[in-house]
Amino acid sequence: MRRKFVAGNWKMNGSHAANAELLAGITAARPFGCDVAVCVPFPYLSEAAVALSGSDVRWGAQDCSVHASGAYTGEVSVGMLAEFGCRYVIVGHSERRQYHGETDQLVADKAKAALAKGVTPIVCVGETLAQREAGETEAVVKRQLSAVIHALAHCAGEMVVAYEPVWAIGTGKVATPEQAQAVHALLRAQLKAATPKADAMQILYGGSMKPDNAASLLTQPDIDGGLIGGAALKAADFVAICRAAG
Ligand code: 3PY
Repeated sequence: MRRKFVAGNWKMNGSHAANAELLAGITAARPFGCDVAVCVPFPYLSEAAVALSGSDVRWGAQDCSVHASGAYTGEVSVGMLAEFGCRYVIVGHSERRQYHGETDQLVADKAKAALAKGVTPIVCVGETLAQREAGETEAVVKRQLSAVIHALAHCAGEMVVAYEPVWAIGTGKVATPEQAQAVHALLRAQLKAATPKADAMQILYGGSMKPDNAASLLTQPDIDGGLIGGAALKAADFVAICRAAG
């Protein structure tokens, strides 16, 4: 039996005042019957660490460098994230692939760099609307996941996977539970061929998961939680999703 996992992706949102209110709202609602984490912008990591230390709510970042240190202006290494107590780092979010040209190989290298420092990568895969309409969903997500499986080799079972159909991100459109489950089942089958841990791995759904659609998605057999965008910015919404998962 897999434990559900709800991770908030704050994206480039927040302020000291808003963070304090949001984190207080989340911690006040504990305990949850599922794993819970917030992935915050880099400058707010220490704030999250202070607010969440001693609670069972974990925190993480939204990206990392493949490099350990050096002349890489603007980048943040996994070692630095580890120093801030990050348990997770999101890699390969479609916004990184789209706006920063991140390739499957770069995403795989980031996942490998994360695990090497003991930070769990939440690896995002997902197809665009054009790819779905062209019947390429399976080929696209398999290609994206395969690069990471190959890079992680015997550690592949340590990652968290997030299926995020690009057409459902920031659009308010959401995959039906059946559409999402079909892709999650494909991903699970691909993981099974790669690692004996596949049945224990958490595969999250991301893409406009909200309190009103969370339960129907989360009851699908291969949907083990959510990577939450907009609804992670309001404590009441995020907590409602955690409750649906728990
Ligand atoms: C969304 O739901 O918008 C996301 O991108 C979650 O990461």
